[in-house]
Amino acid sequence: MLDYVDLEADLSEEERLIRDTAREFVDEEVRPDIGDHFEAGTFPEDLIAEMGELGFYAPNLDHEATANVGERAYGLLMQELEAGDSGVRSMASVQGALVMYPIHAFGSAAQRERWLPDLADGSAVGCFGLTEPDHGSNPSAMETSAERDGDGYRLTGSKTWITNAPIADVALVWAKDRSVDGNPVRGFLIETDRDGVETNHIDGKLSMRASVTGEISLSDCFVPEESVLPDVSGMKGPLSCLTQARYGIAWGAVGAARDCFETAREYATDREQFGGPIARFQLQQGKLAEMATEITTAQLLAYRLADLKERGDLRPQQVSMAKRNNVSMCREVAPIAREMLGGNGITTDYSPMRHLANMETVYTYEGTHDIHSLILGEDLTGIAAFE
Ligand code: TGC
Ligand code: FAD
Repeated sequence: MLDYVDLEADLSEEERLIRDTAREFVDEEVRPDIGDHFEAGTFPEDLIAEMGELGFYAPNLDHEATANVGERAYGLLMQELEAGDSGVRSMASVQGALVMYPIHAFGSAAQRERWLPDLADGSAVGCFGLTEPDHGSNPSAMETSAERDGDGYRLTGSKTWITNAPIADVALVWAKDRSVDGNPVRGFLIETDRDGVETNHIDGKLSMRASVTGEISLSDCFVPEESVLPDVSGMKGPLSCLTQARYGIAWGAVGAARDCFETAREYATDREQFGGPIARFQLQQGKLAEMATEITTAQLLAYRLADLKERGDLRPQQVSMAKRNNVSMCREVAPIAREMLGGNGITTDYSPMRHLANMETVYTYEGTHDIHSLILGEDLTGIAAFE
């Protein structure tokens, strides 16, 4: 397995154990039929509880329902899951970083008790509703409204492109509180079987096919006061969650790229043309050298982020740099690996074309590549160029 600068040597026992557990899970439970799921456009839902039993949801949170591991171990987990498929890492990202993290960071004791154990073991599924049909890159312009009504709120609005919405038990929906001056954004934990909630499946995706994506429609849906996350108000709430998930993606993209590289290296060594393995041709070796170098440098960035995050020094802009760079790296590596596989490379028998297709989503969600360029641009110049 590609580890060109021997990062393995510095891993702790715990980090190796988590990495190996996730790698074995992917080899045994994901690889055998992920291509079929991708073709069928389904998520392997039997894996949801299994991932919970293995402690794959938010193991980096300090809570009795989670494993309390370090940030590097968490990153290695994301790396291995995405080596299987971005849809599997997305399942863990949404459940852990986008639903469990905000409940842990901003929720009440009762909300933590109600949801964290069930989300941690996979007996409940969560989703995160920020994006709206008319507000993707600019969620602060969201229209979803929460109006005060007695001892609760009534919510109206639409969220779209929501991972897991059609299979979720609880949706963390971000909406503007119309009862307070300035209409601050608040987080609402909404059981999906409440009156006024509908979720629809989005069909026709050509990317991230082994992942469930949907819409959430809220029509005058009543939620009690206890459903509001008490400890956060404003865009800082959803954006803090994005920082957690983007961190996982920065690691995950390295895993998907490594899987492309390993598949291409093995194929090139086995496949014979003109009387010998294609790996003997300089053109093919050049491609492998380029891929290995790009993967290794992206991996180093992910390792550095883990150290900064562990000691509490990680800034969101640094996460933006890593998400932007590492996903872009994988988006360049995947087609090179695909082309090295010749005709076989366009089938679901091999992973590169699936990773290549998935990267179009990963490049777009959690802040598009362009948006991360602007976040970095603002950080580097002090001038915001969003509008
Ligand atoms: P802005 O005025 O810059 O900031 C508002 C407040 O938030 C703070 N903040 C952050 N905190 C933590 N992490 C971050 N990344 C943060 N970015 C900003 C900021 O300090 C400020 O705090 P305070 O205390 O001063 O109030 O916010 P803005 O509304 O102008 O946002 C700007 C922009 C464009 C960068 C932001 O809207 C953005 O990132 N847009 C991209 C949208 C996006 O990423 N959507 C993702 C949807 S979820 C998803 O895709 C899930 S896919 C999951 C999967 O399947 O894996
Ligand atoms: P737009 O914002 O309309 O952008 C279109 C194009 O314009 C992009 O190229 C963009 O980079 C560019 N652009 C926009 N603004 C600027 C600017 N200021 N300067 C330069 N260029 C700009 N969202 C959730 O809330 N929860 C989820 O679970 C979730 N899961 C998803 C799963 C999938 C499979 C997909 C595809 C998306 C998911 N999303 C989710 C939504 C995702 O976060 C959005 O698609 C993303 O934020 C981009 O928004 P948009 O699609 O509306 O594109």
